[in-house]
This record gives sequence, C-alpha cells and structure tokens, in this order.
Amino acid sequence: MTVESTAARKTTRRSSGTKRTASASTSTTKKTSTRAEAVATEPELVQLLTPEGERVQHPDYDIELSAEELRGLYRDMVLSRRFDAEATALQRQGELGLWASLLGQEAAQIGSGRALRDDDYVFPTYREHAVAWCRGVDPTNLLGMFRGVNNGGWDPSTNNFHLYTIVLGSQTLHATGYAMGITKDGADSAVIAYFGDGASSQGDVNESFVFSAVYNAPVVFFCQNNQWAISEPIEKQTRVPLYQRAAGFGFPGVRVDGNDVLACLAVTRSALERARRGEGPTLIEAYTYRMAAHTTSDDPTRYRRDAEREEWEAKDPIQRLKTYMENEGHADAAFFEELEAESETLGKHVREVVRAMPVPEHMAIFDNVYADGHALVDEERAQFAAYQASFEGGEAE
Ligand SMILES: Cc1ncc(C[n+]2csc(CCOP(=O)(O)OP(=O)(O)O)c2C)c(N)n1
Ligand SMILES: [Mg+2]
Repeated sequence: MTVESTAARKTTRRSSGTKRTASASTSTTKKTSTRAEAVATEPELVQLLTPEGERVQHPDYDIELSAEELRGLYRDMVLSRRFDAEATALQRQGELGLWASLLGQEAAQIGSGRALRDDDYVFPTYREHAVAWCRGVDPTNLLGMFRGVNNGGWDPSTNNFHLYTIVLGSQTLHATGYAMGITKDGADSAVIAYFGDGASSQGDVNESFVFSAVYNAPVVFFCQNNQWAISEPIEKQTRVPLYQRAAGFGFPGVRVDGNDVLACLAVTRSALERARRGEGPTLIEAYTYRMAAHTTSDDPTRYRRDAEREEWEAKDPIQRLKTYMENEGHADAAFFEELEAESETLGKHVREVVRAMPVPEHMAIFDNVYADGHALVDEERAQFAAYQASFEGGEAE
C-alpha cells in the first residue's frame, strides 16, 4: 500500500456493485467554515461502513466478520462509551480529579485494539480507554489514576499495555525502541503507538518516524486525528493530510474513517501484519472527532461551533454499526436489551469501586520510580518522611 494508491482508491457498494467514491459517501466531513481550506486536499478515506450503516467494499482492505464478531465489536463500543460517561459523571461529582473523554473515538480504538494479538505491545496516550478495555486492563484502574490514588495505574507487563503518557508524543519513541528490541529478539510481535493530531507536531513523533523507518521497526503509528488539540484545530498542525507525512519518512501512510470500526480493524490488522513480516512501520491516520471537551477542565464552547459537532453526530460510530446489524439481521432486540442491562451493571460497578478506593499510603509514591533504587529518590523519600513526621500525630491528614 502506497500513499499514492491509497489516495486513488475507489470503493464499491457490496450489494449493487454500483461504483462510487468513498469521498462522496463522506461528504459530510466538509467544514462549513474556512478552516477546511487550510489543509491542502481532502483525500479519500478507507471506509467499509458508511455513516448510514451501509456496507461498502474496498479493494485493499476488506474484512469478513461473523455476526458474533460484529456483535462483539458493538458490545465493546457500547460498554466503552458507558464507562466513559460514568467517568465524566464521577468527575463532575468530585470523585475524579480529571477525565479525558473518548466520546466519538470508540470505533478508532476498538477497531485498532481488537486487531492486536496478546503478545503485541501498546503505548497509549491518556485517552485510550477503549484500547485498555480490549487489552483486559481493569477499567477501574484507569479511574484510580484519574482519582490520584494509584500512582500511575497498572503493571504494563500484565496486559502489554503501557502506562498512560501525558507528555505528548514521548511514547512514540518508547514504542520505536521497544519495536527495535522485538527485532533483536527475533520475535514476530508488533507494537502500536497511539497519539493525537496535536502530538504529530512534536519532535519526538518525527524522530520516532525517522528511527522506525531506518531500522525497519515493527511499529504501527496510530494517530487519532480528532480535529482538535485542545483549542487548536488541525489546520494549525499541518498543511497536508497527516497520513501523507509518512511518505517523507519512507513508509506507507493511510487515512481510515476513524468512525468505522470495520475499517479501523481491517487497516490496523494489515499494518500489524506488515510489521510482523519485517516490512517496517505504517502510519494510520484515523479520521475522527472529539465529541466532548478536551478534558473535564476544558470548555469547547469557547473555541468551536455547535454545528461542527452536530455534523459529526451524524457519523456516530456506534449508531452506524447498529443500523447495519439490524438491517442484516445480525442482532435481535434481545441482544440490545441484554447489552443495556450489562451496561447498567458496568456503570454501577464502576461507581461503587471508585467511591470505595482507599487513599494510598503516602510513601508508596517513591516505590517504583527505579527498579533498583536511586540516591536522589532515597533523599526525597527521607525529606518527605521528615515532613510527614512534623505534623501533630506524626502524619498529615
Ligand atoms: C509535550 C507536551 N506539550 C504540551 C502538553 C499539554 N497538552 C496536553 S494535551 C494537549 C493537546 C493534545 O492534542 P492531541 O495530540 O490532538 O490529542 P487529543 O487530546 O486531541 O487526543 C496539550 C497541548 C503536553 N501534555 N505535553
Ligand atoms: Mg486531537
């Protein structure tokens, strides 16, 4: 797959065989403001499921899934959205310090997350809650981090899911180094690094592109272009579609409809297989939208129009799969009812666990900074212990 050939793709309707371009089916991506003009071209997306829930084919990226697999993807997206909504509510109730919502990005995360093998390794940012779900990370662990009670989260080696990374783009270098290590080990697993459209401007991301290309590292760069980096629109990050940047580094780039779980699954699978074959990195730009605020500390009404959000609501990733499954008879009313009940149970569980989370022992924050300890950390630990001891009763409340 080359950048050029990706841009020239045509898709066809599965049922009628009528030719049409994917860009025609995604014409709602056009912006009503002058923002769109700043990015050079509107390239074609890889798409397998239109916003209307119609299955279309793509010459390079088709996928055959059973009804059970489709229901599984749908369930993943619904439960991820429910979990995310609970987390936002918990933050509003003062139970979490902060929350970064994934609303609208469920297909990008579930599609790519379900393409992974257990032995693959994931380097996320701070928004990959649905990828964590796919990896089997206990969702309440994510909330413990945003509540500030578990000092970072989880053991990355348990699920091959690295800790959340707040320093934009730095995880792409970690991912590249890890991938280079896989090659040295002679293994055939692969790495996926998540980052955002804003992070794509970071030096770290560009350096990781150079290294992974030159060393042919088995890494997939999965950029969720959700159109915004807090208040900065995509037009402030780039003059060319992001996926086209890969060509300058010497590896393929592809833009996928990030609200289409089938396309995200197919494109990520293909990139991972390419990495396993020793053919090096791929940049996937999942074209999607951040439906919520950047975090619960942000107020997007200060910098973007409601109409833009409404345009993207029509492209909802969950609704389009539901429409498709209903039309094709892949799921009945009982399935949707059971899922709703499961969703309620998850919400209740999350609320109860978060509210009961114990306050951590104060000194625990020093425990896992270095594997074998460090003189400076020892000094800081002693200082902090003395500070705690200075309070009446020996410890600060
Ligand atoms: C190196 C660095 N610079 C700035 C920030 C502050 N910051 C946090 S999130 C963010 C925007 C990131 O946008 P994007 O990469 O598009 O990801 P999104 O939040 O949209 O998922 C910024 C500037 C940071 N965390 N790290
Ligand atoms: Mg963004």
